Amino acid sequence: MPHFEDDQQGDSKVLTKTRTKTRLARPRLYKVLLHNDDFTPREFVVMVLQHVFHMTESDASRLMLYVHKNGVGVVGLYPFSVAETKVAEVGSLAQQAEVPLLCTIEPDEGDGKDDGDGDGDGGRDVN
Ligand code: TYC
Repeated sequence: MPHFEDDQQGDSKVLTKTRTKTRLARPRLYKVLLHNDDFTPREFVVMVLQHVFHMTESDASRLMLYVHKNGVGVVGLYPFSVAETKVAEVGSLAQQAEVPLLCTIEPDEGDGKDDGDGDGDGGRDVN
């Protein structure tokens, strides 16, 4: 709510307006990482990516192969509570199937480049 002050000096009135800060902090995002191992069947990894992350079969297959070759890959970026839930879902499916499939969370640091908009967020803007 703006706040107005009147300096009460004769006829000249000075109005000062106090701006209430309404900009919200950008929610921090977390990367969900998928790790390779030598035992989990490829089809199981693809099924998990489709089921937990709502990926198409072709995107899931592509990511599974990327992780198989490179050791680790980013499945997606999510607010902490969503990332945590997905990692727990993967862990639970892996445990039921008795496979060592591993998903972890790490904070998303952006690319660290200043995009010049003065908000000091290291270029983390999405719009
Ligand atoms: N390396 C596994 C195999 O050859 C497949 C695999 C891919 C496992 C991705 C985990 O995150 C993973 N059966």
